[in-house]
Amino acid sequence: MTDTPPSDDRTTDEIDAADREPLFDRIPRRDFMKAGAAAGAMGSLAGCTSLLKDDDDSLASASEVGAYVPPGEHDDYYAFLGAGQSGEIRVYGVPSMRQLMRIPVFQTDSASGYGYDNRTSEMLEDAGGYTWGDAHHPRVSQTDNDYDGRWAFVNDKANGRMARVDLEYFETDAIVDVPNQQGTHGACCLLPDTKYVFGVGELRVPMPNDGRDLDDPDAYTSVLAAIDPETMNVEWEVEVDGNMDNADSGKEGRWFFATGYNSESGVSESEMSASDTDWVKAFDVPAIEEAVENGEYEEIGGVPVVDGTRDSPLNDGDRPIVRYVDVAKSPHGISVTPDGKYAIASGKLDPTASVIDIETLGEADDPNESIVARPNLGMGPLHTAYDGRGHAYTTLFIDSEVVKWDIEAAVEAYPEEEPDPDDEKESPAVVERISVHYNPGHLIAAESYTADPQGDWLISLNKLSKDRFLNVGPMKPENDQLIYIGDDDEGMKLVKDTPSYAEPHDASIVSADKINPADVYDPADYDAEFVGGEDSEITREDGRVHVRMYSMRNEFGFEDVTVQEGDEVTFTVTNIERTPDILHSLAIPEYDINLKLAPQDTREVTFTADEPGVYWMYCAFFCSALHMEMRSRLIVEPAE
Ligand code: CUK
Ligand code: CUA
Repeated sequence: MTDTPPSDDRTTDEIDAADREPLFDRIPRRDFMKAGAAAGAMGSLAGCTSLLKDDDDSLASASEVGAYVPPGEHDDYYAFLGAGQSGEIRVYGVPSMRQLMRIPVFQTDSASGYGYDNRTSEMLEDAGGYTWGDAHHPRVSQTDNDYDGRWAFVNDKANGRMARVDLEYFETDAIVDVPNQQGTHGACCLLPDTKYVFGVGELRVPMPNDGRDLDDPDAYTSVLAAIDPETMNVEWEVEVDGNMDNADSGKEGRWFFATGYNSESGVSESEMSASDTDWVKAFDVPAIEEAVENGEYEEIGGVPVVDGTRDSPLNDGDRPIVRYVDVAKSPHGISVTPDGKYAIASGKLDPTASVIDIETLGEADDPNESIVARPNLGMGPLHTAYDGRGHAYTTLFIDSEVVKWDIEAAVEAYPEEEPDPDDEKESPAVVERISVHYNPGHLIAAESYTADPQGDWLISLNKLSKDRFLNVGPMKPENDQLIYIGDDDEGMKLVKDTPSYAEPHDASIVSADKINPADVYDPADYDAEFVGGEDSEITREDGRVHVRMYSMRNEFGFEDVTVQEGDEVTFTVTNIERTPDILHSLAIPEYDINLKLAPQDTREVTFTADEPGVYWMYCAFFCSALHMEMRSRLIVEPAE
């Protein structure tokens, strides 16, 4: 962001200040001074833990605003957080912010045995065999613009994948490696009814990326991928100009929006941010489907790819498949208002948000006529959430604030002509601001992505915690802050800091009554063969041994299993118990095996018994007073 070479001894505040410089001519001077003064004050208080005093009226105690959830009581909401480069989805209860579960998606996980049994390791292998992922945008499926509790989808920004989590069992049940996409960034279901899950390709690469056009960046493209939520098959893709970034769906089944930077088609930072404008791309989904039906595509990587670049003949007529709306430089987040009227794109390198009127977009000849507001919000606007009462809440990355503003007031205040770039005023639509700690990325309000947000809780997912927690070494936790937004008169109240492990991006907050997880597995829901209490058996054939056995408190189906060195051994193990919360596992030391066995679940693992010896197979979940005794011997006899 800066031409000054970074020196090794700058403080974070100095780096923040340097980050502002290239934005200086684009932001109101008054805001800059204010932000600068705040940064200075912060520096002088470094090490002081009481930046927020008790009399700070932006603070509220948990009990004052109903955020206290006593021990043993349940939360009102599930929050599903895309845990970034940890590769997983995390589940919090809201408003307690208690971490309830972690759902491994793109990484293996030793506690849950994810990636260790045949089913999940084959799924990860088929999806490219990567061992990590960057999970950003968990979006829960909807029917009629409301959560239906079936699935959560999440993208892998690193390796171009989309995963599906089954919300009956809270486990990943499908991952697709999206062809022609190097980084799948934005992710969202097509609303109202989750007809597709869209994966938004961020990085432009040669098409296909097979060694052609290596140093011809003009030939690189990025694609939008439409994935069938039931089959996880990529149905079609659309090629566009410029990078894409974040995305959201209209509420009516027609429009899908993606922000994008790099309309310049550059490869360096300065090339990518040269132009003062970039695009929001508005995909007209039925028009694209029609093009696919009419065979107007090229098959690349096994997928029909429709040409949605600006020069495409498909963008020529009166029903273009992709409309390119000019917005201020390098927009980042985009989200559609609950009433489906507007798509709001946040400026990132520009202090404004661009408000697109969706109905106008469908009617006007010039898509730029659909811009109906550009409120000046502050420095580094990234993402916007809604309370259902007409307010938008936008994170300001550089200012470390959440700003609340009135959407219709911004539309009313918008000048007929272009806004004056020297206009120093913050938008009159701004209602209030609250400081967050520090540098927020996404924020999410309860059910903000539906037609009917709840309007009580908001979580600001902050990238830095600096000195807010006990020092745990150079890698600090992130800070997920709970903010009460339920009282417009009293204003926003900061209620809780929640340290979290790197690095939550987007989240979805869903009313608890819309999610119905199972307590025990239903064997009809999986392929592996259920091994009942009477069914334990060992079969041998040509160096292959298949051990079928049950598990229960406090035993496995066999006390000893004897195989020959070099045998290919398959264990099929069922937990035959029906008691909720009683899990067993089959851990085999030195063979790197741990199968988690929830009640009525069956898991399989296949390995080669290549080391002679005695191996105590044991249960790794502390399941009863005799848990330590729940073990059997695997005896591997040396080959003759
Ligand atoms: S991106 Cu991470 S802070 Cu993937 Cu939605 Cu904006
Ligand atoms: Cu079963 Cu411990």
